Amino acid sequence: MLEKVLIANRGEIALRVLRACKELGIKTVAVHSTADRDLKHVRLADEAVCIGPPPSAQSYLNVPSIISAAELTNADGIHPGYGFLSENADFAEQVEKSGFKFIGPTAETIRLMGDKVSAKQQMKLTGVPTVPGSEGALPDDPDEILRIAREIGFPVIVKAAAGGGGRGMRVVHNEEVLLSSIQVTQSEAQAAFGSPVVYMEKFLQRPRHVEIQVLADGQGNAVHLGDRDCSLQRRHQKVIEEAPAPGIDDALRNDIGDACVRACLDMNYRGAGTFEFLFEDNAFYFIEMNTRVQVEHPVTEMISGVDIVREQLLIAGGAPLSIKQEDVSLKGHSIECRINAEDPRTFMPSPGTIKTFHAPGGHGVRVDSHVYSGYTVPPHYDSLIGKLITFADTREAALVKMRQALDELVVDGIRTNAALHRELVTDSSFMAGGVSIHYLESKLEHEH
Ligand code: MV4
Repeated sequence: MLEKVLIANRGEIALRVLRACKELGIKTVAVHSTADRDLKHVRLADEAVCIGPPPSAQSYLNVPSIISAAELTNADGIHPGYGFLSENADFAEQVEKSGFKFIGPTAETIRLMGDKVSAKQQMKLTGVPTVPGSEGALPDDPDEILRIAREIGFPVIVKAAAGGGGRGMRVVHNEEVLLSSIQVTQSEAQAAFGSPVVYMEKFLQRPRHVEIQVLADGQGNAVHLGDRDCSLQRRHQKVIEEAPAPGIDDALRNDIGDACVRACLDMNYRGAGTFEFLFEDNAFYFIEMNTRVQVEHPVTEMISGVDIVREQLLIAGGAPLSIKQEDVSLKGHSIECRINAEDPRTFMPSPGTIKTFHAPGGHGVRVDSHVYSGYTVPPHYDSLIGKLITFADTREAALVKMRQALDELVVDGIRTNAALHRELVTDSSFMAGGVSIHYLESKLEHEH
């Protein structure tokens, strides 16, 4: 069992990790930049260490500072949260080489999944369905490339192996621009990620984004906790997520979940993880795996009753997974609205001091947020100030609770996207369920 965990993150997820540690009797170390002295989890932590100036590169991404803080405080584990260093294999490696437990998979697994070409190959090995495409990285030979593209059929999408999350990809609609598009993507990939390797897939035109949550102990045990629909997004930033994904039948959900579990066992996966799929015409196609806890993990917690962060801590402490697949039962429906400090028109970050904050509450309402009246949202980090999560027997009832929660929410002094959420939870297409990844952007285009 871990005794003291250093939380290498900030904001709501740092508070989420701190709460899970406290419940398990694990001591906590907060590390923070000079801009973050007033964060809620910094005040609640057993110890706090300032690790650098406001820019992330000098604080939350500063590996020597973070490892020094762990040494100074005698922590035995480091939780990376999401973003920042959470999927940095070199960081995981350094953490473990310095004698600390990295609360996540091994550096080797992070590296394998970080390379989207090797991740996809790993999935094919175990029979997780992938998007039809090139067998691994694209070759140099133009004739060979053309042959692959013709076999897949246009439109195709060219993606950087080192990319992911929407960075380093390009849709190609015909042969005429194929080779030049590949070259541009390669140059961009080289500049952005230091690797020019690209691969090709069939471009799915109107898919949904559906992902599967897994937990594995690296000791031969793994479970899935069902799916989440994260299709409502703008510029690759998710806005609303929900579990389960509407309109997907349990047999299909269990089949894809079981395939993910087999993949975990095959690669001896350890920790929490998410298999991302595109879902179109009632079929799943793997695109990427995330090796961290995700922003939207609460919706899965609500329908499964499993505390994902608690499980991460127990797994990292060396405990075998306490849950078996037959113990997992998914019940009800949960929806999450991400509340951002941003301009409602331009979507630009809108930092500043929150004069008044009132959180909603009541039965089936959960608020994961670090903010409070008088808190100043700094300009240096992402604009997420909290997540409203509702849970009820049915999707309709969870939506009713979300409308009420949004009505109760007060964030005065800064601009937020609360009005957008109020609009979305009464949008007839969203209410019907199963909108595609393009729905929100096209709605915004038509209405503004
Ligand atoms: C795709 C795709 C269509 N076809 N791949 C974007 C983020 C990265 N995770 C993968 N992405 C996509 N890959 C094929 N073969 C469309 C997207 C995509 C997308 C995916 C999930 C959520 C939002 C998205 C928004 C635009 C494009």
